[in-house]
Amino acid sequence: MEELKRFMKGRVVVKVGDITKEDADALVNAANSSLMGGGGVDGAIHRAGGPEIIKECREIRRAQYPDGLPTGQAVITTAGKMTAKHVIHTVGPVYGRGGREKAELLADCYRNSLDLAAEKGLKVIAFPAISTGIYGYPLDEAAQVSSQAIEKFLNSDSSIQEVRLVFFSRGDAEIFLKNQAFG
Ligand code: AR6
Repeated sequence: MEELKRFMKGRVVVKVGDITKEDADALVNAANSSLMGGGGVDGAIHRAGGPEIIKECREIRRAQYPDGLPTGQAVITTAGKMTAKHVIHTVGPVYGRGGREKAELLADCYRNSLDLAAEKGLKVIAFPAISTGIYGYPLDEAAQVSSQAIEKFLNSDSSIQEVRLVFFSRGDAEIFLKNQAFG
């Protein structure tokens, strides 16, 4: 896993690679509201983690979210067979839908995932670039929104030690680095 750059005194690290291989307290999954799996990083996480993840997702749907997990919210399960300990599932906005609120919803994904991690006492969290695949959010716009949301959260929290931003390709990571808004 290639490390490209750090921000915020080393608390944020930009990497290139497959997020399912990250040894973190939690990996964030770019899920859909059904929580029943899908393509992209969601498919990769369920394949690598095995059936324990979907089992816990089914229970979350039954007990907490019978109509599905709303966009911007986050829930936590085991990471099954992966090295990471937990998966935090969040649902990003579909870029084509809605107006200005899609940036707020994308920021909610980062903030609520980090809130949940902190609440559970987790220290090292790895994120994919939520919404920038199948959901069509442009990487440059997502870079601004995600970096601002992460910075705001970390400035008000001292429990999270490291936030890893894992890009699937070097090109995606470079677009992030050009457009991020870390202070
Ligand atoms: N490691 C790191 N990043 C990855 C990996 C991986 N193994 N695989 C893909 N990416 P996407 P979305 C990147 O489409 O846009 C699913 O069907 C990918 O290059 O996974 O939020 C869900 O079930 C892109 O930059 O998520 C939903 O229905 C980023 O991860 C829908 O897709 C996100 O791409 C969610 O769409």
